Order: sequence, then structure tokens, then C-alpha cells
Amino acid sequence: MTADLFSAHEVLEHIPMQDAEVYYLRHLPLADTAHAVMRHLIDEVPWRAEKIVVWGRTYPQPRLIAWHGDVGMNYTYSGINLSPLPWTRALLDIKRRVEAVARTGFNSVLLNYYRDHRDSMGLHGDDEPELGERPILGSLSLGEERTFILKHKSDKALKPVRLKLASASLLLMKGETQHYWKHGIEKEARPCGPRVNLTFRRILRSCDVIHRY
Ligand SMILES: O=C(O)CCC(=O)C(=O)O
Ligand SMILES: [Mn+2]
Repeated sequence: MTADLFSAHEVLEHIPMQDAEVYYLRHLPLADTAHAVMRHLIDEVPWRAEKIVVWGRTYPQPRLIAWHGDVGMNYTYSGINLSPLPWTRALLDIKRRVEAVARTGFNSVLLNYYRDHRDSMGLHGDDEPELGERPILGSLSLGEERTFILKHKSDKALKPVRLKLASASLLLMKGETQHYWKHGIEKEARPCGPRVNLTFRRILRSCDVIHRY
């Protein structure tokens, strides 16, 4: 595995963007096919359906989520304090592979399950203070290829960047990216199959609030 992943680091594609450090790896070698890993996660992860409040009205969050990590990586989500679920064998295996390419350690992962084309993630920055000033995020995609959109927070002259995230691809966001850019997953006009995304993070201390809709 190590040799494969070492060479994987060599083929990381740099996405040229102002005020950002974004890298894309088209295929991260996994223990099984990306489809099998996704099916395993869909079946085994205790997915949560969260509620969001927009302009005083409550809606179901348009995807399912789960939070796994080291003991103590607690956080409060919509006013509820959550403890991370423990790492599973499958998640630890994926974490090691992502860490080898990212060349950094992670202590938690947010899993997002986009059931079909109607599921999405609103634009946000992963800029919570507990992630630090220049967080490294390792984001693995499994299943349906979906569009990841990045929009600059202040420079409206910069065009949004749209990346198609292939199954088994790894996206790395580093440096100032979270400070200057927001990102999200668009809904699709046409029906499509499921996608699971795992965004690995390093929390510096107990996390407070993750605002995402
Ligand atoms: O599903 C994705 O690719 C984006 C996930 C994401 O931005 C997050 O979990 O913070
Ligand atoms: Mn994010």
C-alpha cells in the first residue's frame, strides 16, 4: 500500500486558483472497489438525519451525516453536544490512505451521504477556529460523480470553480483556501445514484458548532 500511495502523491494535480491551495487525485487506491467501500459505509454507518432552520423554518438537512473520530473530539451540532463515534476498521484503513497522500494526520471525519440528485451541501467554509488557521482537509468521494463548487468569499471578479469529483478521488484543500473560498455540492438536475463523501479533519481542540445547510 505504501508504495502505491507514495506514487499517488506524485500524481496529485494542482488546481490553479488564486488565494487557495487545492490538489486533486483522480484515484486513491482503496482496499476494495470504490463501489464496494461505498456500499459498506451506506449499510454500516449509523447515519443521522439532521434538521436545519432557515429563516425560522425547520427543514431536513438535504443529506445524511455521521461523525467519527478520536475520543474527545466532541462538537455541538444544532445545540446538541455530540461525541464522535469510534473509528471502525474500514474508516481507519481509509484514514491511513488519505493521510499517506496528504502527508498529515487526521483525528476526525465527517461523512456525508448524498442519497440522490436532490441531496446537496450549501456553500460554506471549513473555517471553524478549532480547525486552525490553515487547515488541511482530505476529502474522499465514493459513488456518483457530483459537482463541487468553490466561490471566492470577497473577490466577485473571480469566477466560481466547478470540479467534478470522480468516485475514489481525493481532494485536498490546504493553506488559505478556507479563509478565502467557500465550497459546496450542487443539486443535480437529473436523477443520479448515491455518493458518500468523507472529509477528514484535524481538530485542534473540542469543536463547537458546524453550520451547514
Ligand atoms: O461532499 C463534499 O464533497 C463536500 C463535503 C464538505 O464540504 C464538508 O463535509 O465540509
Ligand atoms: Mn466543507
